[in-house]
Amino acid sequence: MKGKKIMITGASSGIGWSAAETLAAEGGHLILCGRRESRLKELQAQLETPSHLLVFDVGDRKTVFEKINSLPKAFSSIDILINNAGNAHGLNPVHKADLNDWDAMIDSNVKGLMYVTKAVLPSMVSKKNGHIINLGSIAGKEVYPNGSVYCSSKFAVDAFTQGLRLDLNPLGIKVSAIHPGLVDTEFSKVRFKGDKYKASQVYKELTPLQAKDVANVILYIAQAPDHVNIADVLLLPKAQANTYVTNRKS
Ligand code: 8X3
Repeated sequence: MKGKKIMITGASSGIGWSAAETLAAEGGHLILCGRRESRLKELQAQLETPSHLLVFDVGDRKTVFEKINSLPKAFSSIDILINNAGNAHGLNPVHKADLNDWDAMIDSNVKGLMYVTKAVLPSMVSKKNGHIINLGSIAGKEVYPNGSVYCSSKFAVDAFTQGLRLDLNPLGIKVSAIHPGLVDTEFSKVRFKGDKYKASQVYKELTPLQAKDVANVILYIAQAPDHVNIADVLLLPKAQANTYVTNRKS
């Protein structure tokens, strides 16, 4: 990892934040991307390796390209891209869902991930080297009630990952994905629009994954020998069998 240029989207919290800490501890030089500049600065202040901040919303197509194209030379040749930004908004049947929630999920989880990838690719293509690690979800492998659009967005991440792997195969660029199940981050608070009670019910009486558990797998994938691609990982807490079968203590 020493000296590798690693871009992380959604670095201002949760899995992105933990991945930044974990990869910096191994000597990675980080490009920390997110919408909340103060949080990114807080993260940057505690890292001991060089880092650069890019403040933008992945769903804002014009800004994505402007920001990534404006990277200073020391950070412009990205070795590893971790497409982590994304969220769930609402948990409702299709006929009751809010269209603004749909737009937010498709704009960040799908279009945003694609824009960032497209903006980063030219330098990887020219050096015929690089690694893209996408954060999918178990929701991208299996649909659950009331999650149709969130699940659609994560199925899209899975399809895009597979398509990228095919397109980039001749260029020696690795493409991987991690699909986590229940992770205790801001995810459920955002999904339920700040309703802490509803969010707490998601993880009630089981031990979910922590952001650090996912960050450790990101590190493992990123550190694999050059000839090895850990292409697809479904990562669940022990208490979770699939999207709706969980072993709760009560
Ligand atoms: C997060 C996992 O099961 O809450 O992507 O959708 S789940």
